[in-house]
Order: sequence, then structure tokens, then C-alpha cells
Amino acid sequence: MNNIIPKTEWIKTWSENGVGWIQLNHENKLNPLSASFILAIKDAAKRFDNDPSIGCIVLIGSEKAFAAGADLKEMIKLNYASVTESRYIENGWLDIPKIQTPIIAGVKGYALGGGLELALSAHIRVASKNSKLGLPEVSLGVIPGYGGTQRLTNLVGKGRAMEYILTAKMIGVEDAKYSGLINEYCELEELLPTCENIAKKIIKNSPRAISKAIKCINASLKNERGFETEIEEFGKCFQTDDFVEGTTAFLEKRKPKYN
Ligand code: CO8
Repeated sequence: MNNIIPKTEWIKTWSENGVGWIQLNHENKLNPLSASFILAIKDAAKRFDNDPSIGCIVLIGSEKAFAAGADLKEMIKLNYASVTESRYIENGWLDIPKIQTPIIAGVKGYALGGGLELALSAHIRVASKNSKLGLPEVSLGVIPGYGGTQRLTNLVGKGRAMEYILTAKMIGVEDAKYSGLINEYCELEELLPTCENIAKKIIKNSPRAISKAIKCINASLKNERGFETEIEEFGKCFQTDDFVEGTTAFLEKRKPKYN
């Protein structure tokens, strides 16, 4: 996994009035997140982070999906070692939260599995009314291993995190707003203006104070043991028959049979 080439052609970026926009633009409009796609997202975010004219980053997907999770055709090839030892996840996006510039995730359609975990690693989440969010990993024999068990719990509390993760259910925007999973929801056509309005409010403040505030808020939630445990248990999932059955069943368009 060490020679991953970022798939820059799956990313569109532009900037306007101090806002850096990143659009996930995979040929499959569900934006399945492969390692090279994730690297391209991370590189684009880093470029904006290093540009002093950018005060806020907005990350969006397609009309159909922010992202429907890890690319299962790639994930099925992973094993314990590739997940834990080669630091697949850290290479992927664990350092997105280290970015100093505020990131708003603008969700239209599906934000599932790794897709929701990407949105969870943003600082603020806005969703359009047609959105469906969720962490369906346990239905596939894995866990939300991109920081989902940690960030979701920090955001919505243990009870809700248990409900969302253990049931693997799709979460509508009203429920998501009520639980604190998203900050706001709006009409589909209002998503970009709503993100832009939040960005404008952020940009007029001190960029140095903002990056310090982000650092402090993240530090208050930091639980390195939690992330370590997640990676270890996530890696172990790849040694189970359930993972093979769950992921194969999805790709073969059938229901999994767990013993
Ligand atoms: N990866 C790869 N391909 C996908 C994915 C995916 N996550 N999701 C959909 N596709 C493919 C389908 O196989 C299908 O391909 P094809 O046209 O070749 O048959 C195509 O995209 C369209 O999909 P559907 O026909 O299923 O589209 P629908 O509109 O009927 O349904 C859904 C949309 C509800 C989003 C449905 O596609 C779905 O349930 N997708 C899977 C969602 C999911 O389970 N995501 C979680 C994945 S696990 C995960 O993210 C773990 C994160 C941490 C692990 C990190 C590991 C590195």
C-alpha cells in the first residue's frame, strides 16, 4: 500500500471568495473510496490548507452521494497486516483532522461507512434533505475503522453511537440533526449556499484563533487508545469468515449468511 498514486482526476477543486471547494467526482457517482481516491482528497485539502488566501474548505460529493463508503472491490483484498502494519488508514485520511483550516462537509445523498467517516472527520456537517447517513460496516462483517467508532461517539454520545453502529441503519437528516450528527439540513438546491454562508461567517474571524480553537477542541476529544483499539479490532475483522461473507455477499448482490 506504500506506492499509492493519488487519483487526482476524481477530484474537482476551485476557489471563490476565500472558500476552497473540493468535489468528489468519481466516475461511479456513489464515490467509492479507494486508497488512491482518499489520497487525492487529502492532497487537495492539504493544498488549500497551505494557501493563505483560503479561510475555509468545503468538501462535497455528487448529487447521488457524498460517498457510499470504502471501495468494497478494493477492501475485499485487504488483510490484518495491510490494515494495521502498513498504516493503511493513516496513509489514507487520519491526518485530515490535523488540517488547520476549517472543513465543512456538504452531504447530498448517501454518506455511508467510510463516506460518513470522512464527513465525521470534517469540522462541520451540513446535509440536504434527501441524504441518508449511516455506518453499515457491521452488516459487512467489519467495524467503522476509519475513526467512526471514536468520532461518532464523541459527537453523538455512547447511546446513539451504539444504536447507529450496531443496527447499521440508514439515518435520515431529522434524526441526524437531533442527535448532533449533522449541524444543519436544508433543501437540496440550498446545500452549497448553506455551506457557503457558514464558511463566510468563519472566514471573517481570525484565522490564527480559528486554527488554535480547532486544535484545542480536537485535543479535548483525543483518545489515542480509542483509535489504536479501533485499528487493531478493524484489522482483526479481516481475519474473519464474516468479513469475507459480508463483503462477497454485497458484491454478489445477495444477503450475507452469518453463522
Ligand atoms: N464500493 C464499491 N462499489 C460500490 C459501493 C462501494 N462501497 N457501493 C456501491 N457500489 C457499486 C455497486 O456494486 C454497483 O456496481 P455495478 O453497477 O457494477 O453493479 C454500483 O456501485 C451501483 O450501486 P447500487 O446498484 O447498489 O446502487 P443503489 O442506488 O441501488 O444503492 C447504495 C446505493 C444504497 C449506496 C448501495 O450501493 C450500497 O448499499 N452500497 C454499499 C454501502 C456500504 O455498505 N458502505 C460501507 C462500506 S464499508 C466501509 O466503508 C468501511 C470503512 C472503513 C473501512 C476502510 C477499509 C479500507
